This record gives sequence, C-alpha cells and structure tokens, in this order.
Amino acid sequence: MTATDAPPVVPATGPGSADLRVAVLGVGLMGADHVTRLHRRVSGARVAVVSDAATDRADQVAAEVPGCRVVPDPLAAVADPEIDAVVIASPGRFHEEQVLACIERGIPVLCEKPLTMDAASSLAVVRAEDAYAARTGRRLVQVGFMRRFDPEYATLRELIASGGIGEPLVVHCAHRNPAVPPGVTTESVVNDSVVHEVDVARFLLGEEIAAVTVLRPRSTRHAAEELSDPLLVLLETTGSRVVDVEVFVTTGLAYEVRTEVVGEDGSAMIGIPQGLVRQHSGPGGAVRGTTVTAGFRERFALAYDLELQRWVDAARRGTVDGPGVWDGYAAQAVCAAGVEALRTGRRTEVRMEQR
Ligand code: ISE
Repeated sequence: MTATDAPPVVPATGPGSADLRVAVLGVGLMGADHVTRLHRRVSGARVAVVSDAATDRADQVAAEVPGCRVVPDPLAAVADPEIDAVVIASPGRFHEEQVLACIERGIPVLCEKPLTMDAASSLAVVRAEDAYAARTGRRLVQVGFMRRFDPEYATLRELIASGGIGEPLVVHCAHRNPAVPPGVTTESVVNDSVVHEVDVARFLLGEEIAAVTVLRPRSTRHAAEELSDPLLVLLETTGSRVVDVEVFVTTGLAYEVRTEVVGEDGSAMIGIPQGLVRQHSGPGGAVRGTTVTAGFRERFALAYDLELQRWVDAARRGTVDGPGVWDGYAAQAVCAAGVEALRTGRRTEVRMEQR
C-alpha cells in the first residue's frame, strides 16, 4: 500500500473548529508528506500553518490546503495563538529549540527523529518535559519512531510479550536502502538509519542497549568514497541479549527492512514483501516474484498514517500515545556510542542516565 492509496485511518471530518490546528515546521520530503497525510487521511486535525526557510516551497505546500498560512519564522509559528499543536520535520539541528519552545508554550509536539543532535541536549529536553509534567501532570512530546506503529512490528512485539517464542535471545535486523543522497557519511548512517533499529530493539525487547560494536566489512564499489557500506552493528542489551544489524544503504535495489527474533521456543520474522505475486517471463524462463517497496515512505506509509492519527487523537485528549522524550534520548545515547565505536573500532559502552 502506498501513501497515496492508503484508506483514511478513520473517516476525515474536514476542517472545523474542534479540529486540532497544526503547524508543520519544515516541508521537505517528510514534512510535505505529513501535510498531505494530515489534510487527506487523518481526522481531527487541520494544517493551519506551514513554515520553511525555503518560502517558495512553503507557499507551494500551503496552496494544497485551504486556509493554510505560511509563517516563515518557525518559532513564531510555535507561538501563534491560533496553533494548538506542532509537527517538527525541519533539519535535526533545529529540533532542540523548536521542541523546547513547544514545551515552554505547553502545546503537543510530534518531533521527527532525531529529538536533538546529541545525548546531552536530548537529556535537557527530557528534563524540560519532566518539569512541565510535574507541574501539570501532562506530557507533550512524541518522537517520530514510526516503526512502532507498523502493524508487523506491533504484532511481533505482542508475540514476544505473550511468550509466544519464549525468551527472546537474539535479534537479526537488515536495513537496506537503494541509495542515499550525496553527502551521507558512515557516521550519519549510524545516526539516521541505525537509529531506527536501536528503537526497534528497545521496543521489542523492553530493555536498554548497554554496548555497541561496529564492524566494517569490505565496502561495495557503489558507495561514495567517504562511506563505509555496509556496516555490521552489534547491540548488547542490559539483559544480555544481542541484536545484529546489517545496514547497507547503497544496494541499488529497493528498500528492505527485515527483523527476525530468535527465542528459546521459536522464532518470528517480519518484513518479507507480501501482496501480489506475479509470474512472468524472464531471461532464463518464467520467474515468480513480488515487488519490494522503493523507499521508506512507501514501506512505512501505513505506519506514518497510524502514527499521525494516534498522535492527533492523543493530543486532543491531552496525552501522548507513542515514543516519548526518553526514547529519543536513549536512541541518541546509543548512536553516540555507535559513532565512538565506529571511530575507535572498539566495543563501546552506552553512557546514559537511569530513568
Ligand atoms: C531515513 O532518514 C529514515 O529515517 C528511514 O526511515 C531510514 O530507513 C533511512 O535509512 C534513513 O536514511
């Protein structure tokens, strides 16, 4: 299912005074996708403001949504009295001040990963939200780890939690992208791609990651010079389980994300392309096959829809119903250890506070 043909998660109600008035900060690929999603497939919210440094892009995206205004300054958008909630899809370096501004104003925010650019500043956001929650009893921040809303991941988690495969022991993850934009480095692959597997490991196993090791196998000739691709990342959890992640971002093929959990009494796997199976003639005779999603926006289209709908529903109830600031902080702390492991070639312990 793609983002364009996915059915509404719940029937759209159309603009109305009870709708959550949302500002979307950053309307690059992901932000523009969220604008369309909120406008067409999510109920209970309307995009009232978009904000982007590229004002022509903001104008273009706003034109899709009747009544949507462009507010070029993102902090002015957060402060706008006619805004009830914010989606942050701006470049990661702006997240910290934008999330803190939302907490300061006491409005719900869905922040795409990363929560901030490093563990220390993510911890500062945790502290700021904790202080707000201590005063009001309410949480405000959800972090955009959309895989938690993917029905396959949710089912896998339920299976593990129900004891269906016994104690989970080992998790195998494959994360393959067909290509990455110019400028992507080995370290940014840890922060942008491996970070999802870190969150998946924490989500499935319910434990923190204690140590990270990164191996660099022979690199593909298709990768740019500054990119060591693929990588093999080993995550050890506080409960002595091990997660191995193969991350390979220049396969030239399609977007593949697979996760297999091996337990004491069985194993379970997700991410095997399903749907239409086609038989047709190929070079060596008839072949049988199915299509692999082209990119993450296609593979996780439904997960993004569900993520946004649940965020809107929770925001209207004054709660958060998804990964929060602690998950954002933990992911940053593990990625920092991952980057250090990459630089030193050594097993690196994760340094993080106790919740
Ligand atoms: C991208 O930034 C994402 O967040 C995708 O979910 C991930 O799969 C991809 O590897 C990243 O580059």
